[in-house]
Amino acid sequence: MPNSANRYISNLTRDTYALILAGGRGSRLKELTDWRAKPAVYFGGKFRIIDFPLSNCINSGVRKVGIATQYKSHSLIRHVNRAWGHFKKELGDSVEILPASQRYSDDWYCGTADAVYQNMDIIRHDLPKYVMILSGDHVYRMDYGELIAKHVETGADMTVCCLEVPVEEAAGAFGVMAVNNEKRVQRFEEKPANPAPLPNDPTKCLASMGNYVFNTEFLFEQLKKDAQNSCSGRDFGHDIIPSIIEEHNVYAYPFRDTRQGGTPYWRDVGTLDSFWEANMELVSPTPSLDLYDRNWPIWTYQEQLPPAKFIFDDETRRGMAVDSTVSGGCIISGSTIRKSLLFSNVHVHSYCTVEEAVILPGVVINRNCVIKKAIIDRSCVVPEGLSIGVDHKQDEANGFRISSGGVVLVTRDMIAALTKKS
Ligand code: ADQ
Ligand code: ADP
Repeated sequence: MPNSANRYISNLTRDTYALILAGGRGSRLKELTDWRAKPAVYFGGKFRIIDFPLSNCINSGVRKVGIATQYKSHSLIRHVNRAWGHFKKELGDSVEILPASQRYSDDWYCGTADAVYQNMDIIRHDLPKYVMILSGDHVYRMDYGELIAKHVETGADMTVCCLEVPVEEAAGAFGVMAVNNEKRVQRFEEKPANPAPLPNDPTKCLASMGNYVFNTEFLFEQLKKDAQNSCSGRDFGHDIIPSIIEEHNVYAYPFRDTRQGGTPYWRDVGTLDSFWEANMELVSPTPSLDLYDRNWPIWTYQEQLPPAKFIFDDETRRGMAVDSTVSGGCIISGSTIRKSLLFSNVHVHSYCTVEEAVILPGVVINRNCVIKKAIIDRSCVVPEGLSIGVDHKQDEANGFRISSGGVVLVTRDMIAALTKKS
């Protein structure tokens, strides 16, 4: 039963082990994921992407969580240890990092199913009735209690979370399924070029969110069977789901956000444009993701920081941030910030204009800079007088990355190369 905060903290969630797949590179984020896996990418002023599925677990009452890592896991591991390490001690529960290993073969993980297969012994140790496999790549708030309850109620062997998305968005990007009236999955195609539309809406199709619930024994049987199949790519979307839908009970679970009037918020933030847009949406007057909902807190690592400080210069009438989000430890001195999101410890010196920018932690912007429609990576020191996003030809000449939507990405490596050149 839902408690007063509309959460399902029940025997079902306590009987569930959540495995978050956090090994993906997210190569469409370009240099933003040169040094960190996509789940470790910063989001929303003080969070990392992985904080969302992790907070969803904790808020839903799922307290046994494993995080499967692979690509560039150092930043991710450091963050998870700092932010989530204490859960173990305080609540007797665990958020564990499962390093990529060659447990049953000489290979690193091949695909997502292999990442779970290689961690079967760790999952088994907790004797869960259900295993929930979650993508570590997405920003959303979801009560997994409702999902697990539905999985049990329908008598499913496996449940796949899904969303209705525009056909052109799904093409080549998502697993797409067809279901019957009872929501039983009848067809599943991984990233088809031409996704089959919904029978009642030719503009949309039913896409997999990459989140699954399995009965534990059923999952282990399927993984073992798949491991024997030399033709398999060891992937849930490509191999496991299509191979079980005929003989077994695989159901779709349409994701609805009951706390936000049913309209689901779910962002892939897989490209520089979608990353920038999703962050910009948060500084808009009424964002569809409510980070201020105290019934569904998003937990993260909090450094002890002084409050943000603004120094207004009477002469230039600058020294403010409007329509913006500014985190702790920031100092805005004699500059104007508009429609921007500043993470912790950003220092903007005098006579700068910053507009529609996502500024990651520890960035220093020296005097007389102009920054527009840009993402500035962690700890960049922007040299005095530099313009970013004003003239794309100049940005290109400076070695910055320009996305197809016209967002400019600047990283420390790019600044270092530019400084060396000049
Ligand atoms: P993709 O996200 O494209 O599609 P994939 O790249 O396999 O699938 O990543 C799935 C998740 O696993 C991500 O969170 C990623 O970080 C992680 N990951 C990938 N390889 C891993 C590995 N070897 N070890 C640990 N973690 C790993 C999937 C589904 C689609 C669905 C989309 C929704 O396959 O059917 O539509 O998610 O985004
Ligand atoms: P600018 O290039 O904008 O002049 P400064 O580094 O000189 O940048 O900082 C300007 C103002 O910012 C200072 O006068 C002070 O009010 C504030 N400031 C800078 N550093 C700190 C700090 N560590 N603690 C509190 N305020 C600070």
